[in-house]
Amino acid sequence: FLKTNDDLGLVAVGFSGGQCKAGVDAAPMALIESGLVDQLQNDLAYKVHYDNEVHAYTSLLPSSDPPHRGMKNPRAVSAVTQELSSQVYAHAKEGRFVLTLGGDHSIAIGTISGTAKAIRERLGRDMAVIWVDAHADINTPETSDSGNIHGMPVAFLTGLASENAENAFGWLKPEHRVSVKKLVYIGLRDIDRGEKRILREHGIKAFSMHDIDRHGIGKVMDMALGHIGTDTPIHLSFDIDALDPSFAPSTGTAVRGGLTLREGDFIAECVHETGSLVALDLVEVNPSLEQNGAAETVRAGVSIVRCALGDTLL
Ligand code: NNH
Ligand code: MN
Ligand code: MN
Ligand code: MN
Repeated sequence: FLKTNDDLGLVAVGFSGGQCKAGVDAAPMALIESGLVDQLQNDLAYKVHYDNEVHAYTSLLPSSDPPHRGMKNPRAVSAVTQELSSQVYAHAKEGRFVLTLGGDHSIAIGTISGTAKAIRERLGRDMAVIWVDAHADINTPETSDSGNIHGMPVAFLTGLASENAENAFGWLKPEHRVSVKKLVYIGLRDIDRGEKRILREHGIKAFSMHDIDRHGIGKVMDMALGHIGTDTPIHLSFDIDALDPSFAPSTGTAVRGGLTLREGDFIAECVHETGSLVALDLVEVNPSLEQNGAAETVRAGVSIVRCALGDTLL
């Protein structure tokens, strides 16, 4: 694989409004303080474009934000992801790889919509999404039990959920969306009843922990990338809770029986090797949970990012 462009746009998103636990907004600083940017520049030779700011988008947050269709903080999440979408778009439009550090997983509404639009304009191509997570995050407002929007981003990004009101994701237009046919899940093990129905009805490609146990991660990656096909731009959205809590305990909704550290890194390495990766999200690291596990979780996050960006073992 020949790197054609070593420019990398970095967006640090200190936002936690897609779920109810404080602290996930501190992740970008923790990841950066542990040396991530330095490593990208000096070990992996990227030219990093970073505004040196962890965005909290405080001026966009409404003073009153009552639930809408059961969604919690709908106006805040809509406004923040709309702004993030244009930030990511601006980097991707320049041909930069876009690395976004979250924040909770609701921010993927902003990141994926931004890259999907830029890739369409720049390459005339539809983008694929690889979603690595214990959860499917494909609830509609109606199927969600929690009302937390971090459990809904895939529904909004694929158009399975939509809304006309501009301030409740009505800003998402066809050019921002991705097809359910170009979506692949890896690592699933905690899926809500309504989500299972959605996955089945739309024939969405999903590799659960069961599939990884049966085939091994090597074969699963062959099948996942085979489904996407060669020469298709890929956006990788990596929820740290895909990893087993023994490796990444500091996250809001840890689920046992997850990926090992090496399986997580291997996924990122395989996606890098395609040469088609255009953007990466690393989300749901919450340094305020699990005092002793926070450093380990941050280190696991840094490792995933390094692997996705081309770090090799030898
Ligand atoms: N499925 C649940 C919900 O919709 C949990 C989602 N939590 C996550 N997703 N951490 O990655 O609320
Ligand atoms: Mn998630
Ligand atoms: Mn998750
Ligand atoms: Mn490489």
